[in-house]
Amino acid sequence: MSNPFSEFYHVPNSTELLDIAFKRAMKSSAKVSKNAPILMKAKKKESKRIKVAFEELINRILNIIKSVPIIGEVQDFYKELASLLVDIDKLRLTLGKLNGILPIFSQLEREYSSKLNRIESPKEADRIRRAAFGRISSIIKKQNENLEYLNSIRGKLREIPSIDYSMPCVVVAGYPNVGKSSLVKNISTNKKIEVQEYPFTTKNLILGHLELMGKFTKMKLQIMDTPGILDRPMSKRNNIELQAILALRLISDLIIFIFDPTPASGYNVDSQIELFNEIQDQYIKDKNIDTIIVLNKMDLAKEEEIESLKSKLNLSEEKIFITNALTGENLDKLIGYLNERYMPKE
Ligand SMILES: Nc1nc2c(ncn2[C@@H]2O[C@H](COP(=O)(O)OP(=O)(O)OP(=O)(O)O)[C@@H](O)[C@H]2O)c(=O)[nH]1
Ligand SMILES: [Mg+2]
Repeated sequence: MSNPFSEFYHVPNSTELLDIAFKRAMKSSAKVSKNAPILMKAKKKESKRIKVAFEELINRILNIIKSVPIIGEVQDFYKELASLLVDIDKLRLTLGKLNGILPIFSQLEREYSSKLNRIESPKEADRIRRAAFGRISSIIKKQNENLEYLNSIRGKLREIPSIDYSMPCVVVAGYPNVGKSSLVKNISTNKKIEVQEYPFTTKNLILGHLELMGKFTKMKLQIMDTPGILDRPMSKRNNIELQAILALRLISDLIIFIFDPTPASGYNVDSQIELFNEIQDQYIKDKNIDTIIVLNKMDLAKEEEIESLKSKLNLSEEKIFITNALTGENLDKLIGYLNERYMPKE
């Protein structure tokens, strides 16, 4: 399923909305016979302008509301991720407030049409139209904060990656600064991923693809880069870390857990092991999700650092890869493992 927020387009602010509506209204022309009395012509002309202005605004506001999916109806992954990225209650409230002006507009449109019907001189038609536009302006201007709020959260929601639920997704996780992004960037098609020497560079879930080749078939495996997670109580974790946990819980078919056995990341190995154990014990148990281990930064790691970490982990050798995510050393072995796991046996 693609990101349900991908249709959440630019939301105009109040000035833009009013500009569009009034321009269209003033350009509209009413059908009226040339020989009709002046009063009738004036009534028809202004009545059309008022109608077009209201219609334009009602349609545009409806489109804005419709472009935001109903949170309760989207997949759990998108629902939970959206609530980490934005304040869902505020979003609901904002949409409700916008929706609230629609019946007011319908009511005003009727009110001004009947006022126009009762006029006795052509000049009054212009005055009534101006009055209607004045009411419209003041109502729309009061919505400016809501419109701008919607526009401000739009970017965050649209950036959520589109997951293909029919295909497996490998989630790459671990402590900050251990080389998760370097690895995903190296093995996937996504070369735009940012790598920096400081922790918490990655602040969102980022999707890449890895093409696996069988003898007769090929397949695009999804591979998800995640923000670093610290070993600390859940209540202390920030929304950046929680996105990574969400990906592990809800979309991982396989986890690649990356360790930095060296002091380079700035975090010690024991904390990384604690996190690894927490993930195993709390988020994926009962789910039958496999984990493979990458001991990264092999170029910096001392023999004893690798051996000590291995013995602490006490896992089978075939699930442990010792890599350099920058040069790509041994990543072919990791890809080989993924190939064997996901491509049908020939
Ligand atoms: N020497 C060496 N440096 C590495 C290796 N892999 C990554 N790095 C460096 O480690 C630092 C962090 O790399 P990232 O790929 O951004 O790490 P990350 O785990 O995605 O970090 P966050 O997104 O902040 O959690 C960068 O300076 C990388 O150049 C490696 O195998 N060897
Ligand atoms: Mg990163």
